[in-house]
Amino acid sequence: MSQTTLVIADKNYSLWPLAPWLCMKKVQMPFTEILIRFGQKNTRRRMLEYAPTGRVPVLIHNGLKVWDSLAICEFINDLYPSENLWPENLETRAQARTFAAEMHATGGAFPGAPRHIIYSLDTNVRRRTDRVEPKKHVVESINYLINRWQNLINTFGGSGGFLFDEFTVADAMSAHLVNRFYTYDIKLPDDITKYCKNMRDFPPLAHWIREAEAEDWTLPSAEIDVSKL
Ligand SMILES: N[C@@H](CCC(=O)N[C@@H](CS)C(=O)NCC(=O)O)C(=O)O
Repeated sequence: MSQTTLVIADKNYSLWPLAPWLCMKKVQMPFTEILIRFGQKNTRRRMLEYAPTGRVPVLIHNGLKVWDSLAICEFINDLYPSENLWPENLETRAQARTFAAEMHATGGAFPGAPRHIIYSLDTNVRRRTDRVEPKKHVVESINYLINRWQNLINTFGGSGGFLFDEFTVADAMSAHLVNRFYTYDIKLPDDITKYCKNMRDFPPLAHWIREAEAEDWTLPSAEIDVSKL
């Protein structure tokens, strides 16, 4: 029997482990989890035990190590080709991959890379603030993302309620953004509110959210003062 471990960090505060975790739950891949808490004296040392980047997620599958969220999603797709973690149609799949890569390239040069959202609205799954009105450059990123989601839903969506009708890696890479919009009560158009709700009702994401809410510790550096945003 194969042995699979996913190394992650706090569910409430971490960003990148979420996408592969969702894909693994979606395909019902059995795995054990190692959770390394952020902000501890040994956090970096422990993460370095699993990958030279000193970052999570890291997948260990029968001794093979894969790190980086998108690479893990691709590997899960390779292991479970019939689960359609990417759309079947070649051109549609290229669009899904373009979007997922764009979401992943936070530090990159893409105008739409959601770095302003990530750097301004910290991941904090269980927190609920009053409506935050972010700064102009963050609003521009949010609007760009909303526009991208709308275009994908209008072109490829269907009754399934996801960007490409059924859940794909493109949704997995969007999930942390969906959660941030809930945390900070960001004003969204109706169609995108519907997409976000569908995502949060998706059983694997609902599962992650429950577990994030159950974590009984806080990371003070991630509890940002929203009045300063
Ligand atoms: N490009 C990597 C980024 C991984 C990453 O930055 N992970 C964060 C957690 S969300 C991390 O491990 N940070 C280490 C730390 O803050 O100590 C990926 O997509 O997996």
